[in-house]
Amino acid sequence: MAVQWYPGHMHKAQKEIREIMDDIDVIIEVLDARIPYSSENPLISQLRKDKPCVKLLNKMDLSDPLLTQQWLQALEKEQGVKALPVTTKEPQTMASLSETCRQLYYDNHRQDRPIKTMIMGIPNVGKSSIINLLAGRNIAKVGNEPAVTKRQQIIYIDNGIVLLDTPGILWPRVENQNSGYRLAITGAVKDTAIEYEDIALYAGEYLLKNYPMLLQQRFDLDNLPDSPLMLLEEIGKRRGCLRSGGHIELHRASEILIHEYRSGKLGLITFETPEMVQQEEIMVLQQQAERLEKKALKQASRKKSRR
Ligand SMILES: Nc1nc2c(ncn2[C@@H]2O[C@H](COP(=O)(O)OP(=O)(O)OP(=O)(O)O)[C@@H](O)[C@H]2O)c(=O)[nH]1
Ligand SMILES: [Mg+2]
Repeated sequence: MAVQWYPGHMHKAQKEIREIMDDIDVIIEVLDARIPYSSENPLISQLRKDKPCVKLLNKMDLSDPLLTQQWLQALEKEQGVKALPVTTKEPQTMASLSETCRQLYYDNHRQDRPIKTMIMGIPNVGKSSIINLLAGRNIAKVGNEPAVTKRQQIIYIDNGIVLLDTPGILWPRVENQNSGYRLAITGAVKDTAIEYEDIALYAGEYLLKNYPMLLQQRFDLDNLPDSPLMLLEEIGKRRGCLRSGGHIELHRASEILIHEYRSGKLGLITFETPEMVQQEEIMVLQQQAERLEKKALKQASRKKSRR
């Protein structure tokens, strides 16, 4: 599933990110703990050079604790990166953020100036919720479209640490089709832009393979269905998604699966593992190489026919 994100604006955005980064000392990138790879903006790693970065794996109240641990280790392999699991549902999980910024920054800088930080991240990962928590008051709208930027202010979050009050909104990964599905499943892509059945089949396949017990518990399944389509049919039967003639309304069954996953009713579930995305990255590179090769062959044959 391809995600369209600010098409044509990539170059401009790249320049803007570079400028923002020049102005701050520590980047605080918010990721969704259920999809730490797909909710990452690859440009941050490419452009930050040696600028310290704290990656907050937010919504850990919904993610699989074992996989969250794996992700923390995987993300911290990058030089200058510290990763923290957090949830805005439990503000105390944010307690070590200031200290982490200080550790990362004062390793290489003078201690007598405040550290300027900025929250960055793709839509819906919880940037505004985190800003409000750190500010101790509601200054950013939650669960809404990004507010029109007023004059940028700074918030004093802790001794020696300031935070810009306007979050940097980024776009997610676009080159990996699997990421498109996982962004849709977790709600980072607007509902109007997604096909519920399509993403529910993708989610169903992953859940049947990785979290079969949670599916069985939630939907009272005696046996595990053999395919994602059969899973949706079983959900439909149990939740009364029936049309005349006994047909199952797959669209409604799909909505139930996705909405119950998003709200945490299915359980603690993470939709990607470090190992899995490593393999996907290889596939993406292969596909890119194949596309380039095809293009080169086409150009060569066009040249030949012109002669
Ligand atoms: N379960 C859970 N939900 C959260 C958490 N943090 C934020 N949310 C919810 O996620 C949704 C998006 O939160 P926001 O703070 O508006 O996210 P944002 O990154 O500012 O989104 P945009 O402004 O659209 O870019 C809201 O419904 C929040 O209530 C969390 O830690 N756990
Ligand atoms: Mg926001």
